[in-house]
Amino acid sequence: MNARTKDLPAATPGTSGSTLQALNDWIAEVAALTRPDAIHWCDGGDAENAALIAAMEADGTLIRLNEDTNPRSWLHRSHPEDVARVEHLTLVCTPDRDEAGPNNHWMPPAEAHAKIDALFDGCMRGRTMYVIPYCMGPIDSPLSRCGVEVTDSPYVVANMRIMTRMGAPALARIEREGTFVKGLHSIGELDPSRRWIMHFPHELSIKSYGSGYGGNALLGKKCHALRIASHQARSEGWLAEHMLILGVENPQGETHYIAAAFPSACGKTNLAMLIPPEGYREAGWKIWTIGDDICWMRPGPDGRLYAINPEAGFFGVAPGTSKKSNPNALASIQADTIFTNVGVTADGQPWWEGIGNDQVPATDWRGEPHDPAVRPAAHPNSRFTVSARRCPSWSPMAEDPQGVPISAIVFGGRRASLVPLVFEARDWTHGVLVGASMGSETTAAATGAVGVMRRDPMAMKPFCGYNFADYFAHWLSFDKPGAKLPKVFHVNWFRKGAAGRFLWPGFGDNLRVLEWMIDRVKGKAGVVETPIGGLPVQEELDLEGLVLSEEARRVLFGFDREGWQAEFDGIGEFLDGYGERMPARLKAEWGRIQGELQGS
Ligand code: OXD
Ligand code: MN
Repeated sequence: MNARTKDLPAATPGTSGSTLQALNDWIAEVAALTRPDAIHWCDGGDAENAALIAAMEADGTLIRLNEDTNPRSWLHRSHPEDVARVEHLTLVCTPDRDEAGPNNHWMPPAEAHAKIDALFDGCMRGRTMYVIPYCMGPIDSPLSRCGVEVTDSPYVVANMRIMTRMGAPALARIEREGTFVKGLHSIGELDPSRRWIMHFPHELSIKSYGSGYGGNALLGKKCHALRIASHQARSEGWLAEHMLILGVENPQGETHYIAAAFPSACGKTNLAMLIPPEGYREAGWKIWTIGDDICWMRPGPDGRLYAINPEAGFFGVAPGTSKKSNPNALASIQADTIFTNVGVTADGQPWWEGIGNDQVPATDWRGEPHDPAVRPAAHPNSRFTVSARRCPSWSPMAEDPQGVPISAIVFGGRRASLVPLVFEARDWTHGVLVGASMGSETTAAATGAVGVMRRDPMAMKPFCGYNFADYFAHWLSFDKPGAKLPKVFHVNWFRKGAAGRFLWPGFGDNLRVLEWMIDRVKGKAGVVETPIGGLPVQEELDLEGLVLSEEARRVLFGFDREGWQAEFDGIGEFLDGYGERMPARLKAEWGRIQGELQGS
């Protein structure tokens, strides 16, 4: 390993030019504050990874799983109070409070730095400080952006190696570009009362203390690729979104790319890796996975939006992942995977609720003998980290530096009532309102109550690095002469019937809805116009082979005027919460629909 003692000057290996001076200076400054025993510059290579894994196995940070059934795979058990994102401790620190907006927790930058630097002071004594240069997106893409994460957690290094393009090529790109996002992370004492996740968008920097959980600690992901990137995207004319990207290939060999925003733990990974129902498979339909969580898009020379997935791996929710729900995810995680907070069988196989096999967990996620009366075997937000390349449906286009052209944008939430299976926005302005109005029931991906309905515009409530009112204005600004914008849809896979059961089968059958969207894009299907948008003409959405009850057909394709009137009152209140800053165009669109709902 390339370790250095703190007495040696922190210098980037093999470079002495001025381009990296800022990086060297920052590392020296961080080392002076945190006082590590050693500094290790990560090259991202196999030997480095093997050494880190061996050290983590030796100290119990990683537990080796069954080498026959799950080769080169590991279990990590986190601190029991460090299992999810902490939205109440996540801050956007802009000089002006209104810039962060009511959608973010805010602190003035000077106060924030002082508070968190006091925690960082000397926190790496007795530890090694790892310096991780990384690239978000294909290394040669003009859409990609780089960062450097400094951390005292080897678990973070091992995960960043899977989730980003990390090491020497990223360092070379940083040297070429001369710019990078600075991320400082320490697990600290893993004490929830000494924990902050802070963002300084104007300084392109992140400081995270006291948590080792993915969304708080793998700084390339939510902190950089969403909160900081959304701020950068606004000033540079692109979009950084909480969206999966998939390709739908039809039997004629034509592929349409779709980007879809759903809140955390609402099935983005499952949709991104969908396996078509049998009849579709036989006819030649295929789904290609580009990304399951984050999408960076910008207009190309032809006016269409082109998208890349800035990530290189999946940090997916384990519970519920099965042969039925997501065979591609299950195949991906058969080897070379880090599992966090899952249960384990007596012979060392990972296990979680909903895995759908007949194994029995011996030990739960806290390392205790499993007793279902005490706690589930796997934490509801337990995760797998695996390289995207292991996914059978991984698209070669995911490495295309120009990105893929997006034909449709889909918004969706977890809504037990009111919201139909699918509807189409009338135009871009209406589509922005549909995204801005998104609501969903909360999940275990963040600490706090689960199952509570909240507004989660474009699934970005926890991730937008600036005022939502300005964010919606930014979205609206893409509608300009020459733009060939995607169609916008809203879906709800989670509608329940009177008996409390899901009415739509979901999973592979969601392709039926995607096919209808593509027909709409190609002008091959009509809609039933309603004030909320266009509903499918039922006969034009392929339901062959599905058994849907009379209730399901009525509710999934129906429009409840009274219910929507109440929903729109709530949406109006939400928009008003942003005062004068809310774009008049969006308020006018809301007013137009409210008027139609009232029959005027
Ligand atoms: C995630 C999340 O981990 O949204 O992707 O919380
Ligand atoms: Mn996510």
